[in-house]
Amino acid sequence: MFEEAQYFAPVTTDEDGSLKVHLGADHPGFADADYRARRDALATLASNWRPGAPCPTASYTDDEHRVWQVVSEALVTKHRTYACREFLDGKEDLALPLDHIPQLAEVSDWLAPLTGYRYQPAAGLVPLRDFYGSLADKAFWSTQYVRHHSVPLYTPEPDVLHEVVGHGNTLANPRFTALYELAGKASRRVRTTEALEFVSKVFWFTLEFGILWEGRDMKAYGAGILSSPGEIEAFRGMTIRPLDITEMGTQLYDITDYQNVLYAAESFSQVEDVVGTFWATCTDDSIAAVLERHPAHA
Ligand code: NLE
Ligand code: FE2
Repeated sequence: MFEEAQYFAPVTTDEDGSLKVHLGADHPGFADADYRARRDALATLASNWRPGAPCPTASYTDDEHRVWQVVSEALVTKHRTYACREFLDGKEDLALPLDHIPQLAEVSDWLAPLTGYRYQPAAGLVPLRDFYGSLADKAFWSTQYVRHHSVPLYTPEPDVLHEVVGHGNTLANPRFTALYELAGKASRRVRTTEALEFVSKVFWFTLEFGILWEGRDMKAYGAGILSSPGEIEAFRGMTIRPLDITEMGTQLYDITDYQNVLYAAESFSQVEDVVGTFWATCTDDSIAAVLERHPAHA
């Protein structure tokens, strides 16, 4: 139905209640039995979680901690060079560990005094309505598995590095969380699938893959760029267009590779003005009117 379905491997439940994650044959962990067992175990852990409880503890292996360390250390300088000011402020306040994977429950505790956002563990694809709707309650659905050690620089699948290093540092900054909250409220206001997909595409091109100008420097503010040591080096070479709600809401994109079309805001304030105002005011009718003139390419 929606692009996100492709990067989340399908999950099924066995008779004993344990979950199986079905990685595609082209997944870097496909032939790695240990990796697959970890994916199954972490999905099962998440599926046993109930709302209101803290996120379950995932006992990561040394190899998993090493992947986190490799990516986090690679991102220290890259963030300093390419991340926007508000992300760097959030990163300083959150002060994530570099040498081991923190638990989602811990990160939630650290976020509490900063913005009040908290994590909820996801076993696999969370339906769009739940994923975005929870943002309005300051809750962020998150995976707990780690990308395969053979592909530390980029994964199309959102893993714990993406959720915590990419999103977590933004969830630590109130200017960002005001935007997450508006996206969440917008998703609850709209009823039609078309309108929800429009809202979520605007999210994709902004909070996931947004870039902006800081004076003469182009910086990233999207979590998908900021969690990938590979893509963060590549975004300046992509096709850059000015921020445009209609275009972002109807643009086709490929989730399996670096994003080759990006929308640059003139400043963080412009994101707040243009994107924030869109989420604050959009309705089924306003989006239907836009789609009538510019059909979505989905
Ligand atoms: N490509 C990102 C990364 O490697 O961290 C994950 C993007 C998930 C939407
Ligand atoms: Fe994301």
